[in-house]
Amino acid sequence: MKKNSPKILKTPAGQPSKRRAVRNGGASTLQEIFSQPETWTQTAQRLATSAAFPKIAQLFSSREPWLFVACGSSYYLSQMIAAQWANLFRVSCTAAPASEMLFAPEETLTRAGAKQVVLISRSGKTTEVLRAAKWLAARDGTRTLGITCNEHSDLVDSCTVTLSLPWADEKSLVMTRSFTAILLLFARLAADFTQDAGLAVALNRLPAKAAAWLGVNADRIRTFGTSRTFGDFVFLGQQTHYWLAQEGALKMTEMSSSYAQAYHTLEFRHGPKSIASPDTLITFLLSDATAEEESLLVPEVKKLGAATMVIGNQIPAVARRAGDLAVELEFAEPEFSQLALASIPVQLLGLAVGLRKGLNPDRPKNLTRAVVLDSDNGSSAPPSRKRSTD
Ligand code: F1P
Repeated sequence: MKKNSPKILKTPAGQPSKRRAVRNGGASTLQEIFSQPETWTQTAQRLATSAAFPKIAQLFSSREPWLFVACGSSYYLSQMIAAQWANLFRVSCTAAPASEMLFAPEETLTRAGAKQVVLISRSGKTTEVLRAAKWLAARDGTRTLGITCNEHSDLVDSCTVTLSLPWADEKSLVMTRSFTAILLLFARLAADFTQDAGLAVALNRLPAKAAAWLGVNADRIRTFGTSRTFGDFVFLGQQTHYWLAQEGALKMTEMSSSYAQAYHTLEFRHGPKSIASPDTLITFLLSDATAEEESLLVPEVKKLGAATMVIGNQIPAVARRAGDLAVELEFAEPEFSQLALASIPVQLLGLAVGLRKGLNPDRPKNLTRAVVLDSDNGSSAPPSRKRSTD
């Protein structure tokens, strides 16, 4: 496969950043974003010989409800998988932040109606996820699947089956290739569960397509992200793409210390649009099923002065005309197989904006790779939530 060599992102000539750029700032993140097609190929190869992967289909069922538990990007990733699986399997698939699981474990499980729980943690060290896993391990009748990039995670001891993808881990603090590799892992699992040969073929083709796509589009997004200064960022999407919008907002906040919000696209008219101004960049993440309706909002916010970036499979003409930047994925394959690729534009945008602000997106302010809480209050028993008066 042709490799794309990442070009170092620079503030465009004639538009110096107010702050001096950090030397080599964002270099790891950029390399990791570009390494995604290769990481996906490796993921497919490793899963084909993995001892744990076939166990999943033996021990878990696509006919029973699923609950996903995670924090941060892993939580938004969980929501994306749950939305796709619910659609494909026609069973309840929901996701909860690990903190909710700990504050109200029985309530969370009952509401999800699930006896099979997936715990996702790139680092395998996030205290809330590990505590949730321990609590579930002590409970009869619940099977757990742990997904991590850390082979030595404590999840291995707590979960019924644990699958680790160390090759997808990042040096950078922010999740990029681990996010998309795990997304693809679950797309492959879905193809196995449903015996969907078409989905499997589309997944096999994805790395080569993504490499070509990066070659054409990465620089366009870089130029766009570094060409103007914005005060506010909004990410919009419907259905599964709503959760991708949440992840886009988190990427923007993490990599560029910017204020970013996410909404369902059509919810934007119901109040949030009061933020739209020349100081706002609004990114549309169009879903195949709702692209026509969502596109009508692009000229509306354009009239309010906002800048717009539109990302979609085939972008309707109305959005292409009104959008400041249109980024097409141009896939004929099922949407589930493209979601990993659809996740890349928001990674590139967050990185470009962070660099324009003179920051180092590899090392976001105030953050650590995993949120590890004080062990003094680290009993595996979850704190019980005080009952409100409802
Ligand atoms: C989850 C996470 C990251 C985030 C952060 C802290 O980690 O919330 O998404 O970027 O800096 O941790 P993990 O449980 O998936 O390792």
